[in-house]
Amino acid sequence: MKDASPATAPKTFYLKDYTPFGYDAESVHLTFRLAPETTRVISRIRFTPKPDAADRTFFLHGEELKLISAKIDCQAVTPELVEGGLKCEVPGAPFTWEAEVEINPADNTALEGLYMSNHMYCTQCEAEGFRKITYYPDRPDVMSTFTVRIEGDEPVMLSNGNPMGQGEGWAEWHDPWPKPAYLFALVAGDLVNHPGSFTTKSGKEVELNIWVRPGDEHKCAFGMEALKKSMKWDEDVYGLEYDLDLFNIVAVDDFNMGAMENKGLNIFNSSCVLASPETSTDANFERIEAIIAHEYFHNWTGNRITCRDWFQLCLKEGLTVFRDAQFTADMRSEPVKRIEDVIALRARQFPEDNGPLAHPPRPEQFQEINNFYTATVYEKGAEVIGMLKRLVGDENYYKALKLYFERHDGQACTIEDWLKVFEDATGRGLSQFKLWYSQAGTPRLKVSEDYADGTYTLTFEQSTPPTPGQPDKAPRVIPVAVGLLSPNGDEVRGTEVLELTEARQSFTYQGLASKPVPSILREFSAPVILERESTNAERAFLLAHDTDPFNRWEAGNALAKEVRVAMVLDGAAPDAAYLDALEKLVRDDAQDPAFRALVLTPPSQSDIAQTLFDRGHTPDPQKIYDAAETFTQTLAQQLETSLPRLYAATTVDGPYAPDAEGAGKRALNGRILSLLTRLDGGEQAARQYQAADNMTQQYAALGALLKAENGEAQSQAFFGQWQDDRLVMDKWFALQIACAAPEKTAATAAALTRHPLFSMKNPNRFRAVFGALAGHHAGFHHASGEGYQLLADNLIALDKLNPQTTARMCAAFQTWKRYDAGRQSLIRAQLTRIAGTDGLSRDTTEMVTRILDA
Ligand code: 0A1
Ligand code: ZN
Repeated sequence: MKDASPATAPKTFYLKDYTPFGYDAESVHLTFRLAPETTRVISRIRFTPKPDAADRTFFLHGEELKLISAKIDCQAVTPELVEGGLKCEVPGAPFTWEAEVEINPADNTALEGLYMSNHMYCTQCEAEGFRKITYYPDRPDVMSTFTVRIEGDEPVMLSNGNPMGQGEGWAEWHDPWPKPAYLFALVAGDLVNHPGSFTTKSGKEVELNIWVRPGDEHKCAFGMEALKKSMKWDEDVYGLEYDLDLFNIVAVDDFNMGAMENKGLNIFNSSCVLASPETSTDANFERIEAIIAHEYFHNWTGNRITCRDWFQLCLKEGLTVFRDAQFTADMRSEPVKRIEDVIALRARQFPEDNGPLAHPPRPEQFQEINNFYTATVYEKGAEVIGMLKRLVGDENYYKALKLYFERHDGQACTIEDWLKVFEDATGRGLSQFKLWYSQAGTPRLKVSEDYADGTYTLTFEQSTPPTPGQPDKAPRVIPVAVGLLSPNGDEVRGTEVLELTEARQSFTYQGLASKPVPSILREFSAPVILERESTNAERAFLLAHDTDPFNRWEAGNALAKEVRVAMVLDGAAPDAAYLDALEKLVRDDAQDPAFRALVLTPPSQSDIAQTLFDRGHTPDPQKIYDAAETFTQTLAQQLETSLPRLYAATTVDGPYAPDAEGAGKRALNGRILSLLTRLDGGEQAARQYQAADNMTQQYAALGALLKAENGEAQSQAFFGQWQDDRLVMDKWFALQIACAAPEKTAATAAALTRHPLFSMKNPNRFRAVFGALAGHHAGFHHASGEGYQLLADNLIALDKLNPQTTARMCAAFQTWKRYDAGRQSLIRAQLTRIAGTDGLSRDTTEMVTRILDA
């Protein structure tokens, strides 16, 4: 059994306890003598005591290190090894610390610190991985310049900054920009580069490289173009230039997250950079472009200006997500990007914010910071910035950002610093707005209306349900973008941003000829849940007439939900008026295909479950699944005569190009194919599979066939064609689970874990299988409990190898309180079993405890 005595209980860190380190680290010299099991790291660091330090304890973090020797000013010292690091007596004047440690990269399956992926050395130091490389004040507010010497026989040996020299068996690097240790990186291995270059607006030539394993060279061109576009965009929109002579990106196969913004040496999960038409879908291309931009944008928002401590993580992440979303909107389609982001927010952030894992964008405590790389910190963090921009206006926003870069370049900052910049630049007080950073939970916005004699009044009431540790919450500032339509569909009031600051507030419009139809929360102007009595007729009206594309989609989405809820609760037939509205829209060639594809995409079954739960019902996953199936089948039948024409009309001719226009058409084409397959059993899908010359169409066809339980031959062919491509194999693993019927989902996943290509050690493969299982709502929550058990078995096994990925995947259980007593007790049993596992990691312990404490 787990020992839960206080002595071994994980330590909790609090924002309120922040104290600066008592020493400045002026320069860091590191020498790496690479060997898979016995790498030596020799550090030489110049420390200066801070004159005004309250605490002069010389504590260096260090974990899983074998200390070989330590010296201060060339004299051997014997530091006191303590939990999580070492302490040492040091002089009161500037001194040089030297240490030699030994580490074992080959044995590092946690993928934090220095580890090996496919015989290649690489690092991951955010958040606290550097302490597994050497003893160091591993905290983001200690910034220093790094000089690095790498000794080994790897053909390519890279680190941050600019190259200083290289010879047989060694390479030296120097990064002139002071940085925290979490931005340190080293890569060494047999790599080949796809080169490029970029000239900054001030005329500096920057060498660009994407480094990959031999054989992957042909998958780099798209990423390179995305990088150049990002560099140009940041100059054009934010006036920010790149600041080194070299920018390297490296692709690694074993990586816990998407990518990492190490200074001048970004390290990417290969799935987030490698792309080719034959192996990547349109969605992959879009994601790769966004992640390359995201990591590049961190060079200013994260690296040049970093975080004072990890509680401030959303300072860099929220802002950088906001910036990458702006970039994607500019490169592709603004409304489509917004709709996609809101779908993702509702799928990932809302469940977090409305369950046991709810936390504010700036949390005030944590046990394991890796558990706070969440949708709340990232995506809600970005929403908060979007609201701020909406409230102060575009001009003020860019004025504030300019001041932020001028004032804080080279510093480690807080949310207070960030908001102060806006206050100073705009003259506007932001103390109430700051609640968005400190309060958890999704606000509910109840809307009522009144119309008499040409005067229309909208009344809003805001409230936020209790979240862990926060029973009551004060009202927030909520920007609500509203437009009004007349009953004939004309817009009688253009978009106006109403600023809510009170618990209850009314806004009046005068001089209206008739009662208008309101379009509320246009562009999803705040991350809230709108509660307003409406009718399906009104929703259909907005779907047809709203001038705001987001709200047009939103009306369709609300309709889709209402129809499914009625089907689940009352066994109602699919609403005929909705089917007609959908048919009209799908056939309307004047509408953007990407938009039509989004309207045709059903709301997620998990979302329906949450809606039912919010309305006081206990969701039955099987019934929700059945309703979705019936709906889609009925829609297919209704569209029967137009489907072949629509399929032909949306088939993109000519060679594949991953642009937004083609992607939109293919997305619609894919939805049409899935409807068509319900009628023809897979004839068209089999033809498409056969003819496809790109992964988007091949994958869509295979998915349609597997869903129709008629894709065995194609699945085998797919395996035969792609078994040597890891990234495509991840798709193959995931798709079989995603397309399985609920009663077969867990068994399908279990069988795939026995496949020779399944690996616990590769996070992408683990996520392909278990992400797909957890994402199959009716399959994962099948009444047998097999899905729960299978996931728990595998999380327990994975925890020994990779706590970080294990802990993140525990979130699959976070919605457990929505379901019936039977499912709750099955889930509780699994969570308790995980919690009771001997030697469970701090990461997983924290997650499981928080989920169980709900
Ligand atoms: N800062 C990176 C994400 C990242 C975070 C943690 C990691 O390992 C624990 C790795 C990457 C980003 O926002 O892209
Ligand atoms: Zn980031």
